[in-house]
Amino acid sequence: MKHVVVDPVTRIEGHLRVEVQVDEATGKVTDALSSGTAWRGLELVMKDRDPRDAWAYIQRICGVCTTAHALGAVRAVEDALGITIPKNANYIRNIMAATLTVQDHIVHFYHLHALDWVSPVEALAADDIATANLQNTLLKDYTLPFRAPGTSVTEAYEHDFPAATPQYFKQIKEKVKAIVESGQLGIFSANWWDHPDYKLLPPEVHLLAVAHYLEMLDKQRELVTPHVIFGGKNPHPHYVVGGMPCSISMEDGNAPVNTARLDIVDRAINMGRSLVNNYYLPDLLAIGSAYVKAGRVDGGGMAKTCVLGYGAYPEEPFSGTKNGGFFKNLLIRCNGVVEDFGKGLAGCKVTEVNGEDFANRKVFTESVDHSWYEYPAKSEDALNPWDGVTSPKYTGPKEGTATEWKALNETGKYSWLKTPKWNGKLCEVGPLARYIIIYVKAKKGLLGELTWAEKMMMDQIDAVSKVLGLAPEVWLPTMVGRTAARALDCQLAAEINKYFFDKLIANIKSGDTKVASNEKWDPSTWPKECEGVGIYEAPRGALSHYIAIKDGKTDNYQCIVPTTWSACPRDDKAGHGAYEMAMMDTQVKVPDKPLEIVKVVRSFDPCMACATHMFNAKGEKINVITTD
Ligand code: NFE
Repeated sequence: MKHVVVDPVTRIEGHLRVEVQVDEATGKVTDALSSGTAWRGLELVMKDRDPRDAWAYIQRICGVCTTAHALGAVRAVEDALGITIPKNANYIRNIMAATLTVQDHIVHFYHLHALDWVSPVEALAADDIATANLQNTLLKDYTLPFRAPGTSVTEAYEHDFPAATPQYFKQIKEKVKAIVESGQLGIFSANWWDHPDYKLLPPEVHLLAVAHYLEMLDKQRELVTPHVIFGGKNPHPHYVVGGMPCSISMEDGNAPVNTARLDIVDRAINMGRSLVNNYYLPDLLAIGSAYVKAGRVDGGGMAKTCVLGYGAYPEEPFSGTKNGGFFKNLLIRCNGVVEDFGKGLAGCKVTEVNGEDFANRKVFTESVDHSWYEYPAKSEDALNPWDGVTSPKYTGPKEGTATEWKALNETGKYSWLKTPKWNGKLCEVGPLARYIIIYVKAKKGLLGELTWAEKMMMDQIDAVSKVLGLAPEVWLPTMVGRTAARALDCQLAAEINKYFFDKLIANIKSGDTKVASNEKWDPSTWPKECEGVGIYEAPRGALSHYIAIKDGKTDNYQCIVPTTWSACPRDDKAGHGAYEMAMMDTQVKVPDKPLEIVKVVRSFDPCMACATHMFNAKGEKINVITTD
């Protein structure tokens, strides 16, 4: 048995350490541990703040899923105070969310995950003509032609990106060759390029994906311009409780939102659609089918036992969970939990998640059995976030003690993440969870008539099943399935972006330019005490922000973020977390180069939500936490 530690796991946001026990004879991972090694602590910064300012502070949790936590915060406050936002604000928030999803998934696939699958070193052996032919064949064979209702196919595919010619690929290859031969691989350094996994793909697929890796470095900036138009900037665009802060006037050339600026938004949205259709989907399917052909249907883990979603894209302007508001008219009804998907459609069970589940303090809880926190002496072993306590108590290895850092104590506390639970169970969240939930709900006839977006999800699953030659029940709950579901989610979000943009334009044209409501803005109109929850299907999955307001101030603030669900440490009653389960569903060929482990962990798109927020401008050490 070999004990393998990866610390830090790189190419992710934040600080993550994983440890596995590998059976050297079989390559099987027999035990796994996932540890968040930095404290977020932003909950404590929220104490006593004006709830109307919460979005501005709490959004600083993360610059990757920027906008996610601001949306969670405004929805939580609006839920607590019973505020309904104007239609335009709801459309704009949905555009902000879809824009984030498109950009975030593209950046993850190309810049954070691709090099687990493809190698610049292998790319050097590619033939330029064969690579150009491959891109054109992939486009023909692997195009999944979906689009938002009422829009044209051309619009979703046309672009002014470089043509896939042999000259283009020759140029790219020369660029990559110069980097490799310099011996200073820069962005391509410190990878296990001689790992046998890279031999699963032909050199042309390596060159194709590496070329697109470089292209996307440039494109990602333009994709987020809708955030700049509607929210003033990116990262961390502005929001306001009651709506959005961007006034609309089509005629006024200086208005934050006018005809010219909406044109820029439209261009960015269409660019997202064509990037995902022309590059992301074909590249992903070329890689995924090679892996499936090689029999790599591992890494599913908890996707086979328990996945959770909250539901996405409210069509109507309800922020709140009370009286079912948020759940009344969702474009994607992935609010639910699917258990035992690994047993197939007949063997799995689906449970709805709705407003009552948030009101019932026993359904969603967090425990700290293995986390560096303490709960008050008499409290239950798991607390609902409204009663949540953030009281750090570090008992891990001391700084600089190499022996202690060799292995974290898995029977004791080993992570800065808490362990969130749904009805006492741990769940995986994210694009894969959303696709499994919609697939199961639709197949079991629980959705009635599908919305256009749900229908698109079912068609996407069908199309990928044909390309991979496997049933959805087989390919979805795997590492390839997790990475493929994110690509499908990206294509879906790109179309949803267009859908809400068209709705926004139609509504403005009808004469409605209202973007914010000042209903209940004045704290003297608020109840003495109230509570709210803001929910959002963030790129990485189900996100909830809980706020308790007392005397006009924030009395308690707790967030359960997607990465906490998936990366959490184990729970004494409920077992291992989703990262741990996925690692234990993985084979390792070379224990000293555990590429399969970092690849399966990165298939979740980890964001350790998000690192430490304590630093001083001179970079000096502020505090050292040690055990006494
Ligand atoms: Ni910092 Fe996030 C997303 C949120 S955390 S990236 O998506 O919310 O998993």
